Amino acid sequence: MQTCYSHIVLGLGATGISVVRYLMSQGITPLVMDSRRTPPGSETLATEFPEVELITGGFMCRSLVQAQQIIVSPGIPLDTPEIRAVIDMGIEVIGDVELFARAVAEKSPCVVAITGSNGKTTVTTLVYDILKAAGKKVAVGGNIGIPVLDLLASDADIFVLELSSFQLETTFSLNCVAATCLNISEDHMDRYHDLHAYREAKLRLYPQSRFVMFNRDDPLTFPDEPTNQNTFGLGVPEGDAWGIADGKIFHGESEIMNLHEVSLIGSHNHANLLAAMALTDACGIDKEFMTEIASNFKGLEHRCEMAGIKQGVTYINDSKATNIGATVAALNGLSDHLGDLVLIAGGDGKGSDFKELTESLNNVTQLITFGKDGAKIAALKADSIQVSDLAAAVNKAVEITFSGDIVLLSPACASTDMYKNFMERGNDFKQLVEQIADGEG
Ligand code: UMA
Ligand code: ADP
Repeated sequence: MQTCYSHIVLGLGATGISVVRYLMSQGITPLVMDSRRTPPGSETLATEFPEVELITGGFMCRSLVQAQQIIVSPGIPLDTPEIRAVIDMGIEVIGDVELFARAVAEKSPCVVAITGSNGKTTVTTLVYDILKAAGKKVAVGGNIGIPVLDLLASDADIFVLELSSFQLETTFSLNCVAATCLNISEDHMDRYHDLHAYREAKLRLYPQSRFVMFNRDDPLTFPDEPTNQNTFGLGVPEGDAWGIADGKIFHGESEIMNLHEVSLIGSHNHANLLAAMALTDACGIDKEFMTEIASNFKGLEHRCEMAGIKQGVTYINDSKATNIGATVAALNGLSDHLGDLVLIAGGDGKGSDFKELTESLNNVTQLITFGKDGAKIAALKADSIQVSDLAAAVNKAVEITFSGDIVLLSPACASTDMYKNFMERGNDFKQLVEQIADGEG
């Protein structure tokens, strides 16, 4: 006879494994299903929890309809017919972040949450670093790569969470002390009907926070309902807002620091820094810790990272630019550059309309494209060069550049058509740059 499970875990990636671990620690043995034949977590599950049943290759409706609670991984769309059906039946469908929210509710620690299309990981890391510098017991997780339920083992009194729109779709009762949506531009259009639906998923965070920090320069981040709120933006701040005036960061009328002392490059990163300062200020952190981190934080790997200078040509690795907004930010940041700018772009566009990239391509001297959607991007600019892969793109860039030029890998696409992830793509780029012969430019 088939066992009837009260809890079913859908998806056996990093999230699924963390959910199983959590449920087992609570004395609940779940059933696990994954639509993939060999999900990445199968070996771990078999080793750690041999007693847990795993069904692969699809979601079995017969079991789903008998469950009390279904915990779904972020990579699985709620529109999947089997999930839609159980939601319509009134069965509770939640995500790992919701389980986390319920688990910490009694302990009432501080939760700070960060969402947005771009800059999440940068801001999450800045917030974490500032809180750490201030001597707080802090844990970081979420979309950044550490499933939130794995943080429960820590003795942190502040949790900093990077949250994706996927995770927010199944999160209902996070009680944040402060939260932000940094910006909104097209991404994951293979999962959402339109930008409106994507924005709605992101802004689900606001009602779950006691204090909302939004971006004055991006109307799509404005809350639809009145909240306890403040803003950050690159212009002169009004009232108690965060902003920039005369090349200095201000909180209201109080001067925080000169932008010359900030290590991060590019106006998009200044916006990130303002957001991180505003969020940590909401946690009661002194300004000295913000300025300390702002002076030392040089940015993260694969985000407009210097990959090397070869024959006088600067190579920049922005492999994390997996959507158009990130590539636009990188190109805008380099608009003052005097030499030629070669852009290498392409990969899986996730259903995006690349037209949004057209204006920024005016800054680009030569466009080289590769990958699944390379042809679509190449069509946006005259005389673009299409190549088969990243190695060919770098070879071409070497051929056509001279000392003083910049070669930027900022794909505006996910990497998954040719690589495991954006890290593998960025590392490949760095290795290709490493192999370019050195010499005088
Ligand atoms: N999948 C299936 N069938 C399933 C389950 C998953 O085909 O039954 C596919 C998904 O469509 C996806 C892949 O498997 O392509 C991984 O999905 P998952 O839900 O198993 O992912 P996890 O390993 O649990 O990792 C997730 C986040 N992944 C996604 O949202 C796709 C990780 O964010 C996150 O770090 C991790 O939880 C811990 O919280 C990654 C990501 O790509 C970095 N996020 C997207 C982004 O940043 O753009 C949103
Ligand atoms: P996320 O976690 O949201 O993907 P990251 O901090 O990892 O954000 O940065 C991803 C990409 O977006 C990188 O290419 C980076 O240069 C770019 N980026 C970072 N901050 C911003 C911003 N505020 N606006 C636009 N692009 C940004």
